[in-house]
Amino acid sequence: ILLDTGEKPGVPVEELSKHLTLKDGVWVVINGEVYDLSEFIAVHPGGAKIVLHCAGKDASDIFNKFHAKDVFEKFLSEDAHLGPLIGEAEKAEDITNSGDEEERQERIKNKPPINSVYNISDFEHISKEILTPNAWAYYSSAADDEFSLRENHYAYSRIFFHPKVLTDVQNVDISTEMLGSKVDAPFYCSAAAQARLGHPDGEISIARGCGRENIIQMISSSSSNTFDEILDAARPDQPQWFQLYVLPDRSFSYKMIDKCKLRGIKGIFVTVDTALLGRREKDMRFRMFDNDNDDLETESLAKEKDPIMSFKDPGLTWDDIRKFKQATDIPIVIKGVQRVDDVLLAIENNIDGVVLSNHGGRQLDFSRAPIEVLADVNKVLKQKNLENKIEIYIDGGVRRGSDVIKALCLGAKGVGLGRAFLYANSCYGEKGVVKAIRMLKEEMTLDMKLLGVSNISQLTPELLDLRRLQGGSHHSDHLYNSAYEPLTPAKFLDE
Ligand code: 173
Repeated sequence: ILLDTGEKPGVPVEELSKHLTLKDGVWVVINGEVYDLSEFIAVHPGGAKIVLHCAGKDASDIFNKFHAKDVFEKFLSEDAHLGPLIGEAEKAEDITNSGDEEERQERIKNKPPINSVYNISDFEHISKEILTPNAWAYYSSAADDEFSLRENHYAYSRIFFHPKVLTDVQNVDISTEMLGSKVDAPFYCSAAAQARLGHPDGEISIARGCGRENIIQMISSSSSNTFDEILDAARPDQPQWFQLYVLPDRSFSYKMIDKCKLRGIKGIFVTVDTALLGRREKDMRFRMFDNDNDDLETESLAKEKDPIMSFKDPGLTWDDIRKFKQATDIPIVIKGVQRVDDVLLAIENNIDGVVLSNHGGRQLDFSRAPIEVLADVNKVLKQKNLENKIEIYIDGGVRRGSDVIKALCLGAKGVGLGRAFLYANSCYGEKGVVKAIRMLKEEMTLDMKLLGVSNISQLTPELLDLRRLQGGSHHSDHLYNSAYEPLTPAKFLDE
């Protein structure tokens, strides 16, 4: 099920037990196969400590808890696969559980009924209470001091409306088209890694929920169900997109592009804001990084092997994007654009779309809120008469139907929500996903009626008061603040 095991001789368990350190090589057994993770350990997004902990042992249970069966196919070179294990290896102890599980189960039993959920922030608040500490830390964290994370949301609250009256809004239609696919709403479920951390149905229930409401799901390169499982969960004509992480070995990328073609994917979103993963301190503090000892050297384990090595490829350039474009007739969109110049370059390169995004505040802290960048982009594209040359998408900080409307008024074709769907799915699985979509659709429909417009094409910048957007102040958002998990300082041993 992992890599082709055909030619590889077996690895005796005695041999395995000689490879327990970075010096001797870090060998791990996963689902009966032995892998040399000595190189990969430095870039394992879940940290080096857990991989080292599993050295010489059978890590299947821990691996399967976090990863899809096709993860090595997507990310690990064939050389790292050493062959089937001969004999039986000791099982690695699962050290990824933390927190009081009994207490958590009790909270899950008492979680609010789904009909008492009134908005997207409710899902976030409930998730904070019922997720494992690991999952909550991973999902909620963002880069450094999380200024971009909060700003992504707050920037929307600096835009007010200029509604029209007496326009006959009996029938409001929020359906639209994105990259050629007809959908029931102009928002989509954006890619986010590891949905199974929050709910056993993982990305499957997200696919089903999106299918029921006819909105698009962007499948993550780092999903916790396999690519095929997620596609199989969709309805026959359900449009789905794929988010592509580009590794130094481009053969992985082209293999995935071929797979996308084979499975009828309607758009490939190449993530371009992750030369390296951002520094997510909430995640580092709460998860299983090496923060429990006084040895200065272990702390930098992941970086000391090769400080510029990355899980993704820092060498990615426009040239790669042009080659991807040539390699397929599936629309190519670049995800993570943060300045007007780069939108113009994307147009010059005949790219089908861009996502204005700072990766949910998880990459460069103090990158601007995408809605602010969108306002700049819209102005320049209009001046240059380039508005119809490219589809503009946006994500980050979206919580309300009114946020979606604001982005559409500024020229966005579609609006992505990432964490919102992870949280909805974590709390209630497929039902939660459907509820999230319905709430956003209802909010959008109601707000458009109150705004005096009856379809998407009538959403224009004239409906917005943008005077406060750049550099203005905003009021505090109590609902957002109560679900937001603040950063905490270093802990004393007896705390
Ligand atoms: O934001 C992320 O956490 C992210 O993009 C990612 C994806 C895969 C593995 C690790 C991180």
